[in-house]
Amino acid sequence: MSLLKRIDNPTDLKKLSTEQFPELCQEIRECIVEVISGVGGHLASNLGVVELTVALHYLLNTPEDKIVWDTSNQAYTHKLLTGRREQFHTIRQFGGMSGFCKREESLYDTFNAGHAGTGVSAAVGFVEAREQAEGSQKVVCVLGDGALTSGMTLEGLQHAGDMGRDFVVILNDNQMSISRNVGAISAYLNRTFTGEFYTRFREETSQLLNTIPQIGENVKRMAMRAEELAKGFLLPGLLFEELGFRYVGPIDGHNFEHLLPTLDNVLKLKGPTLLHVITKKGLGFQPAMDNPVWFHACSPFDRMTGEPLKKPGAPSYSSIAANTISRQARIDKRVVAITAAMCEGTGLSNFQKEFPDRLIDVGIAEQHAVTYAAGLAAENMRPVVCMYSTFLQRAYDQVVHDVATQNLPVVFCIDRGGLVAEDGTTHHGAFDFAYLRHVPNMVIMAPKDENELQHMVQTGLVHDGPIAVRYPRASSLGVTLDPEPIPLEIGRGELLSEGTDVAILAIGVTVSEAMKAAEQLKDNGISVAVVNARFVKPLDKDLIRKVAKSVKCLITVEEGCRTGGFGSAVLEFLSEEGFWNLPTKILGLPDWYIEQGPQDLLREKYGLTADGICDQAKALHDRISVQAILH
Ligand SMILES: Cc1ncc(C[n+]2csc(CCOP(=O)(O)OP(=O)(O)O)c2C)c(N)n1
Repeated sequence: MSLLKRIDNPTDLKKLSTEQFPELCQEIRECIVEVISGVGGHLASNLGVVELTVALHYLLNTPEDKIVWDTSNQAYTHKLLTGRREQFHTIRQFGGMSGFCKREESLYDTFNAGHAGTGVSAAVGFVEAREQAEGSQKVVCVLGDGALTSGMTLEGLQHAGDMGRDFVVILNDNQMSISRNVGAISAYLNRTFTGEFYTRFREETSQLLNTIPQIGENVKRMAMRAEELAKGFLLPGLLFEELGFRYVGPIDGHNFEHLLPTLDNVLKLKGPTLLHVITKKGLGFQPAMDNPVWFHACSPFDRMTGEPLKKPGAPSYSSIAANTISRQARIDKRVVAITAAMCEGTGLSNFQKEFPDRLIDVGIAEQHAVTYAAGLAAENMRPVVCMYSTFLQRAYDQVVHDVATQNLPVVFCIDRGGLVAEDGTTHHGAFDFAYLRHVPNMVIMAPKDENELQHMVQTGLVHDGPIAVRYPRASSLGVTLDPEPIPLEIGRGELLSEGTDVAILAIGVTVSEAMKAAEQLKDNGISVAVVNARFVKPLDKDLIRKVAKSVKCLITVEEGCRTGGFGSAVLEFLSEEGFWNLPTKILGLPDWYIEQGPQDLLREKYGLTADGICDQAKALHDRISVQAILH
């Protein structure tokens, strides 16, 4: 029987001899590669922490002892060892196991995550709760070097260091965020880890001393002291020790002979301790080691070759947006693009190649990215912040306080707006219309197709104030692109068809479904007006007023939360205008967290397909007709 199959919980792990661990790790890697090759997922990060996870569950007494996984995209081995081996094949699928930690899923999952940089803060909360309850359980946070670039992590570390309570942070340093990690702290870790800088310093110093004739012993001694001092400054420990942590490492995170005794000792230490572990992303699967960026969060692939199974389709919305930014960057030197560790995901790789000095990757630092853009805009630059909808949530105050109050021309290219599929609850871009709509000065757009997207991005690039264009995680629809992107008139929607019974006001990806629904309704003898709203803010009031006057009922459709979004904006306007007798309905996402699953399936479930829109429009129309007869 395989070793992995013998492990139903971490207690079973303790029954193995540590000599069996390498074999167990091999089986775990095979299992992860097999499942993820079929469903896609965070392969490379997970293959890098197999030994570390085994060592942690072996030495700790989980679930009493707590492991908090930062981001938790690297918790597959943890899931396999904590009673979820049999369900593992359902990971990231509708109704299946989450790709991240979920308290609802297991007692061993201490804290839900998906966004980076929350681990240390949450774990410090666990530590304080333990102290308040006079408990004795250990608390360990596993933190990636990418997540160390996040401001929140630094806030958490400096708090923990000051508190001085027993707490272990394991810095899992694979030198990669999704792409190669960036920033001064990363450079610092890297420099000291490889020792290049230190070695060079040492060599240069001794060469210099050798060139000075008759050098006295005192000078030599002084030089050695200076070297020791420099070493102290250069070793990563100093940074963490200044924050109040005891620093241990760096150690090889794949070698149990180092890992087990060091971790065992570290877990016994008093006070805040940081163990620096070096690991390799993708270890054990050559294609993932060769291309850790693609295998960070890959789609299904051939297990033997590592080749993606999905053939490249139409260009993505992300790439159309990025191409439009590049085009304008060629004309306007003030255009710079900013990413928070998501260069590939937001389609900016080509921009980076063409304008290496004008693509700024700030690391996992969304708050900084936005205020940094505000600073650039205040000095007459044209910054474009390309960010996933879900991650921009973290920079809400920066949008409000730093960009919008000063009416600064920052363009927000909000990628992954709406449903994102397998990453699920923490990653759907459900809230952006709602969290931006009430911000004064903000313009918010969403395109019905890629051609409109290029026009909207261009609109942003020449607009003199904060402006957001929000688009989905999707391949483009295949419509012909106009040769030039042309700025749109701000606040002007588009009447796609006239009608007298029902008006459907749609925005973004829902427009094409609304058009199909209108066809179906017409087949049922219902006359439908369809509006492509284009702007959530400012609304096209003239158009909405005109359409509202011509129909018996009105429906709004958006792939975003119903609460406070586009539909709410339309209803507020109708109420202000006195359309009190016009029956209305808002279609969108309900007031709960949307689960993981294919986009089409979720759209169907939440009534955002043509059929769903048609059914709900028809139901509203029929109700009015019945009421009209009764009166
Ligand atoms: C706030 C936030 N921004 C961006 C991301 C996207 N993201 C997911 S994992 C990741 C890299 C994390 O690197 P690291 O912390 O080193 O962990 P690793 O995957 O290398 O183990 C990024 C940028 C995120 N999850 N959360």
